[in-house]
Amino acid sequence: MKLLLAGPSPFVRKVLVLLHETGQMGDVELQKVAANPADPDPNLTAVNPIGKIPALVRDDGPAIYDSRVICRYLDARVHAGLYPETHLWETLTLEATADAIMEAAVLMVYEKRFRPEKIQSEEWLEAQWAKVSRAVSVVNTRWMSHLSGSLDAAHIAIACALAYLDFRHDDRSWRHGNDALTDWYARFADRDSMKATTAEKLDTLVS
Ligand SMILES: N[C@@H](CCC(=O)N[C@@H](CS)C(=O)NCC(=O)O)C(=O)O
Repeated sequence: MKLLLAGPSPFVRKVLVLLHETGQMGDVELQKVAANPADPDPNLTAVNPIGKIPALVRDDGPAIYDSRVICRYLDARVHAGLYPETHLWETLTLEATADAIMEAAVLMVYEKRFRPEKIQSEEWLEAQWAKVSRAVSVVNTRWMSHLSGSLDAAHIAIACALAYLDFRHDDRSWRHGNDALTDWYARFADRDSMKATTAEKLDTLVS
C-alpha cells in the first residue's frame, strides 16, 4: 500500500498513529505530495479528485480517501477492533468531533496562508475558533468516560486534533478550563505511536 501525505497534517497523523498502533507501519510506503488547495498536486488528484491528503493506494482495490474511511479500512484489514461494535456510534461521533476540530483549525491556517491579507476575515477566523473551543469543551465535559476506556479510533483522532492545536494555535491555549482533557492528552502524547509520528519524525520516514 502507498499512503500519500504531506507534513504536519492532523488527518495524516491520525492514519499514521492508527498504522503504528495496529502494527501495520511496515505495510505502507509513504509518499510525499503537495496538499495545496490553490494548486493541487497531479500525483494526488490522480488518486483523490478532491486533492486532499491522506489518500491510500491499496494493493487489492481502488485508492481510498478521507482519513475516516482509511482508518476504518486499516482497522478492518487486521481486525484491530478500534471501532468496537458495542459503542460504534459513540466512537464515530467522537471521531467526527475530532475531525471537525481539525477542519476548523486547518481552515484558520489556510485563511492566512492562501487568501490575500486585505480579504482575510477576523470574524470568520474567530467563528472557526469558536467551533474548536466549543468542541474541546464538550469533549472535556461529556466524553472523558469514553476516553478513559480502552483504545479506539476516536482516542487517536482526538489526540491528533489536540496535537495540531498545540502545533498551529498554541497561542489560543486550548487547555484553559479543560483540565481533564489536558491530563488525558498528556498521557496519550507519551504513547510510542504519538512520539513516532511528529512532523519531524515523518521527514525521516518519507521516501
Ligand atoms: N476530510 C478529510 C480532510 C483532509 C484535509 O483537509 N487535508 C488537508 C491537509 S491537513 C488537505 O489536503 N488540504 C488540501 C486542500 O484543501 O485542497 C480527511 O479526513 O481526510
